[in-house]
Amino acid sequence: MTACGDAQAEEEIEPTQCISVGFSQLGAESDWRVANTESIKNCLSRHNGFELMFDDAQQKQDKQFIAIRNFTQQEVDCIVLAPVMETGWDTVLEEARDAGIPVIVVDRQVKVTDTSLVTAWVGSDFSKEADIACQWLNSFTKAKGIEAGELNIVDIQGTLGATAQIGRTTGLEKACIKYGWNLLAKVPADYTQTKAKEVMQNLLRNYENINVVYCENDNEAIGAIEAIEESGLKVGTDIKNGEILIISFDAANSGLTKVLEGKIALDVECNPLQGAEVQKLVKAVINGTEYNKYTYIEERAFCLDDTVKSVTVDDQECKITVLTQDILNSREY
Ligand code: GYE
Repeated sequence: MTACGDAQAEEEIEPTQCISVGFSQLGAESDWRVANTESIKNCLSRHNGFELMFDDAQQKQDKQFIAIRNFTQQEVDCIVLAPVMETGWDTVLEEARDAGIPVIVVDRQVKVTDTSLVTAWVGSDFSKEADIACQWLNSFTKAKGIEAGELNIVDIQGTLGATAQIGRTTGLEKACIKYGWNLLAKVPADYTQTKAKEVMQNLLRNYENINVVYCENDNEAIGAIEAIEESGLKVGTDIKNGEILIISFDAANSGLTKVLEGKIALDVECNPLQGAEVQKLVKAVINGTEYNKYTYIEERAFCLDDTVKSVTVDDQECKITVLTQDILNSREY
């Protein structure tokens, strides 16, 4: 998923010979997002035969509408959209379709009445990520002799209405019912460290018995850890001795560093390096060759100890990787 596939040209290719692409990125809220932007920009470079127009919408859907209308007006060959939330896209995507411009959606999904408005999509299976996290928590706590009813969980959610948030929150809610865990609160924090720290400070004021914090990305986990440590409490996996167990998603360098320090108990990977796949899709769509409408990216989960060696999700065994410094050093984001 990392390299851009084709050998890059020595010289930049003339703009008139390039495929023109408008990329509406939803924001720069997290390490994941920054890596995602960089990966797509690298693979859609001049050297690779692309003329890229880029817009960062600062987590505002309205700004994404403006960007898409702008790309449509400029008659780009293809639009790439990383949408902030699922709903609300029908009109603006109809306009692109009427102008004959294909739209490739990346990362989160869009919910449109006419599914032909989306030419193709590439991203992660967020429900599966949640299932991995929850099954791990169930097996881990059982192995440590902790009763389901003793778990008091808070969910620091992502941006409400984003596919990643919906998948991760819903997965946790279902698991709480299935296993009998207590879900004390769910609060959104927009996937940012600052907001998550604030949210965690409030949660600590309102609940005395929190022993699991389910953070819907690494930047939120880092904010939550700061709040917990500043309040004098400890993060870790020894729930019986008052430590607060942190679960996170993304497995960015920043998150995995906290896993190695023993501060994030489990980090489920969400791979942002989608550039090569996007490049392949844009070429196939423009050249009229075959492509898959939906592409899911393979992902792993990382932990510091090997109490739980694997979990089974959708009848598939998913190995839990014991993180080492070498593995962390070998990763690109
Ligand atoms: O987990 C988070 C980012 O949609 C998968 O958005 C993405 C999420 C990712 O801000 O860090």
